[in-house]
Amino acid sequence: MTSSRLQMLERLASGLGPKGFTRDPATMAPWLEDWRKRYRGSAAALLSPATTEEVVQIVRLCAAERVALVPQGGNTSMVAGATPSRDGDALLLSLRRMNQVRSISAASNSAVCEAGVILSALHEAAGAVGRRFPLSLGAKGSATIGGLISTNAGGTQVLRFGTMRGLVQGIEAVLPDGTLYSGLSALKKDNRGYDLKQLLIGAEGTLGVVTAASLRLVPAIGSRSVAWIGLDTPGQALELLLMLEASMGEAVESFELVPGAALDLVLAHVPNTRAPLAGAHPWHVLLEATAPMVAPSPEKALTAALHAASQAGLVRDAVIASSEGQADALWRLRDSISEAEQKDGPAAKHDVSVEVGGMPGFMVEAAAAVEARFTGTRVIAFGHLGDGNVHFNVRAPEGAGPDWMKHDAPIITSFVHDLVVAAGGSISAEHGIGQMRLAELGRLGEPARLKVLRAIKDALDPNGIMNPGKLVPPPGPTQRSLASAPLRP
Ligand code: 2HG
Ligand code: ZN
Repeated sequence: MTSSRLQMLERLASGLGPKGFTRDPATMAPWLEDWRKRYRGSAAALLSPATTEEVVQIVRLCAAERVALVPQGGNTSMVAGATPSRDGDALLLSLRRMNQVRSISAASNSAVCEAGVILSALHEAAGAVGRRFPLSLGAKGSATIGGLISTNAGGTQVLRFGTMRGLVQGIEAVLPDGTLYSGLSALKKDNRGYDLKQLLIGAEGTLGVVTAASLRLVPAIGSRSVAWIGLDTPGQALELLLMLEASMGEAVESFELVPGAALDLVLAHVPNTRAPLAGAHPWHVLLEATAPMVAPSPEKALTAALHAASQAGLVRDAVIASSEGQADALWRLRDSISEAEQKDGPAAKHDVSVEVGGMPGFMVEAAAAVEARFTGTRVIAFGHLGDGNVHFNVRAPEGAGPDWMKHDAPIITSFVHDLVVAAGGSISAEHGIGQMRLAELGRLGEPARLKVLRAIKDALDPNGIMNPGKLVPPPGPTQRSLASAPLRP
C-alpha cells in the first residue's frame, strides 16, 4: 500500500473513530460476500459513518485520492451489487449506522428516513402513527431504505403501489465529488428539468451515496384477507387476477404465483411449514386483499369472487386465512421460496419481465424450451405475475457436478435471456444489474440505452470511484450469446 493511501486510511480512522472504521478481517468478512454466497470481494477498510456530514468527508477524500467506494446497506442484493471486487482497493461504505427515522408525519403521509433504516423498522414506525409504508419483501428484516432505493426494489405489493420509484418523494445524497444534494422536500409537483431523484433511484450506488429519503406513506389498513388458491395454469391465474380486479378493484394488493414444485421445496426445507390445501395442484396463487379503516372486511367480497371463479373453472381449491397467524403462515410459504431453493441445490436464477398479458404464454413456452434443450433441468418460475415479473429459475439436473454453476448455468442464462429479449422483455425486472448481470446487459442492452447509461455515469462520476464494476457495462466488444455453446458431456 502506498504511503498516501496509508495516510488517507489514518485520516479516515481518526475522523470516524472505532465505531466507524475497521480493518479487522473477522468484522469485515460477512460484508465481503454477497447474500447468495457466489461473489467474494476484498476491501481496504469498512467505513460506517453515523452522519451525512461524515459521508461527505469520506467521499471528498476518496474523490481527491481517486479511491473506489462500494456503498452497502443490508447486503441482500440478489446480483452482488454491494460486493467489492477482489483486488481489495475499494473501501466498503456501510450505511447501517445511519438508522434514524428523522421525522414521520401522519398529516403529510410521509417519513424522512436515513439510508440505514431497516424496512421492518419503517413498517413499525409508520404503524405507530396509523400509516403504513406499502412496500414489502422477504428480506424486510435486513434490507435497508438506502439499498431499496438504490436497487429500485419491488417486492410483493407492487401491483397496487408500484416500486420504490413511486414511493420516494425526495432524496438526500452525496454525489461522487463530495457535493451534498439536499433534495428531501416532498414536493408533489416539481418541474425543474431532469429528475435527479429518479436518476439516483435504481443507480445501485454508481452515481452517489443515498444518505436519506423522504418516503410516501399510505393510510393503515383496517383489515386484510389472505387466500391461497390452487389452479391449473399460469393463464388461469392471470384470468383470475383480471376477474378479481373487475369485482374488487384496488382491494387486491398482492397476487403471487407459486408453482407446486416451489411449494414442495418450501415444505421440504423450511421448518414449521405445512401444505395449505388438501390436494396437490400444479400452480398456486397467494393473494392479499385489503380494506381501509372504516370499510367492511374484504373477506365477503373475496369469498364471492373466488366462488364465481371456481364456477368458471378457474379455481380448483382455495382457503382464506381465518386469523392473522394463518395469514402470516401463508405469506411465510411464499417468502421462503428463495431460502428453500438455496437449500435444495444449484439453480441458474433469472429475474425477468415481459408485458403482463404475455407472461403466462412466455412462462409455459420458455420452460418447455429450456427443459427440452437442457436435459434434466427443471424450471421453477414464481413471483409477481400481476407485474409481468417472474423469477425464472432453472434447477440443475439431479447429480450435477460442482462445475455446473460455472459451466452450464451461464449457457442456460444466455438461452433464457435470448428468449426474454425476443419477447420484448427485460433481463432484470427488479433485482438490478450489479455484477452478476453486467455482461448480459452489455450483450443485450439496446445501443441507445447503453450509450445514455455510460454518458450519465461519465458526467457524474468521471473518475469512476462510485461502486465500480456494477450496473454500467464498459464499452468495447461484447460477448456473444452462449446459448448454443456445447454443454459438457
Ligand atoms: C422474491 O420474489 C425475490 O422472492 C427473490 O425477488 C427471487 O430468489 C429469487 O429468485
Ligand atoms: Zn421478487
